[in-house]
Amino acid sequence: MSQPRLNSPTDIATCRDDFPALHQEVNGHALVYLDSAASAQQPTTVIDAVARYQREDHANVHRGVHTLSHRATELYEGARDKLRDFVNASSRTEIVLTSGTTESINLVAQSYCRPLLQPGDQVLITWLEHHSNIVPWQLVCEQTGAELIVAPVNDRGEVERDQLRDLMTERVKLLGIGHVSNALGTINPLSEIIAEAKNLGITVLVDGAQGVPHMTVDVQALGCDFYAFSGHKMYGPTGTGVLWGREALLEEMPPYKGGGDMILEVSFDHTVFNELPYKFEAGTPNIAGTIGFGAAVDYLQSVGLENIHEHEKSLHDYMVHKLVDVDGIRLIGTAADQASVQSFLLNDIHPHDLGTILDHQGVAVRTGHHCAMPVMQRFGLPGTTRASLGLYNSSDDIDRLISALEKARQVFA
Ligand code: C6P
Repeated sequence: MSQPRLNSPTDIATCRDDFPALHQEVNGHALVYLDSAASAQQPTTVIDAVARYQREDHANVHRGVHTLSHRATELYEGARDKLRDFVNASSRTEIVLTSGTTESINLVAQSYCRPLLQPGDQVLITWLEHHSNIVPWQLVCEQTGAELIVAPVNDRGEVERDQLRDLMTERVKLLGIGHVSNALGTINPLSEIIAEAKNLGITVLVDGAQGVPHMTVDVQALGCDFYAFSGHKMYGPTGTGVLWGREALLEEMPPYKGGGDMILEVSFDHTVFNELPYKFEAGTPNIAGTIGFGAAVDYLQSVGLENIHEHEKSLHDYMVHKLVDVDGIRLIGTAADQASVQSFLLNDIHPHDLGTILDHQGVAVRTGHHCAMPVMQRFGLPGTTRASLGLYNSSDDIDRLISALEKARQVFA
């Protein structure tokens, strides 16, 4: 099979140079980073944007009349504008800046669902979900007496569409569904599923943590109501994220947290809340991180999401093609449409042991349940080894993974 190349004016070799962390040795070997689904490495432009703010512009946002505060506010709000463009939100007021996907989903559970749900109502999710798209719904169901119901997946790791459809009844008040499964790489056919849900009047939240780094996302075209994502999976800093929500829904929702910045006026009797999106952004935010998040959006757009998608897709095909030739490999997650994640087992080697042997050879992968225990249980497994790709990976990285796996096989023979 031919070696995949980045089909863009920006060559893969150039991209790799943008990421300083990739140019190091780990355990005496050149690092091969195959854990971008957990946290992607950051390009110099992101690191520099954060450092520049810390060095020259550090001040609080929305509060000061002085120059540094103005500069900080401009950079911070500039990141919001970039994020608005990035997902094609109809307004910047729809971009709520959060600490990540987890906080975004909890915000919807507590602020949208908690006042709405009653005993007898249901929240619908799928077996593929990350714990962040399970536990917030469990909590709100316990608080309200509503019920959490779950659509099954088949042996390839695809949602059973007929059963999902059957579960969509008038009792369901919200569907929470991942764009891409972090454990199996399955890409859900979101447009069709969302259309079916919306026809029945069901509100849809998409967990986009593993979607936005790998493909163009247009929230208006998707037709969902909420889309949640994290900065650190798209080459930005940790502790940053977005909840995109339809303005009409966000307007009706009560604040999630109280504190500074989310108010217009406070007395001991009464508080007037700030307008969108600030109503949901209490307290001093992660200013440096969000500025870096904006720089990550610039970086992604300079490479081009279409190019990234194509590159990662051909690299994923190459990885699967090579993995199936390794004696004793069992792929977990073989959906027809998969993004840049591949879970697998090697003979009966425990994933943690395998991950450790790979690390000894400089190959970084994630092992375990990937914060998606139910889907692991669906496959009767405590966990897997997962290799996940970023735009900076190459076929050489896959070749290194394969030879490290061959070595592990010999060690455990
Ligand atoms: N998945 C992984 O290794 P936070 O932690 O809030 O940035 O993202 C949570 C989250 C939510 N949904 C999906 C689909 C995810 O993949 C993640 C994070 C990482 O797969 C860490 S568990």
